[in-house]
Amino acid sequence: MMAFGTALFAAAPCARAQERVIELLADRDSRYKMSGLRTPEITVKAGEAVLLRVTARRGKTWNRDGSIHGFSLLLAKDRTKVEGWSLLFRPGTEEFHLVAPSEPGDYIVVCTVICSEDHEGMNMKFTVLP
Ligand SMILES: [Cu+2]
Repeated sequence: MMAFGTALFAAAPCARAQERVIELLADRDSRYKMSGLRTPEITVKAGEAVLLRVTARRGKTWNRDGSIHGFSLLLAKDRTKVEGWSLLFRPGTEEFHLVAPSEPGDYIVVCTVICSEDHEGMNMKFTVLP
């Protein structure tokens, strides 16, 4: 009778909705980076809640408003912007609460701040699964 109830508590469901946590580095060399991935790539499920935790490091150039990198999610097939997914980053770490697109498919992320002469190469794949 000693450990009565322990397993019950351990198995209790979490009342809060779970967010998928994604850690992203927007680096000074005008590249997105994700730890453990040689090529950064974000994969989410359609409509799921996402917590995007971004650390940004200043490149060679930045915007007057202090933004040092951007993040704009586009549909890969026609580069349409996805509503709610145009972000600007300031130096340091910031968190963004987002909702994944409802349409499964291939997307791309592009930087929207001219952060160096290499800015055009600052992009990454983004996949939405059904
Ligand atoms: Cu950039």
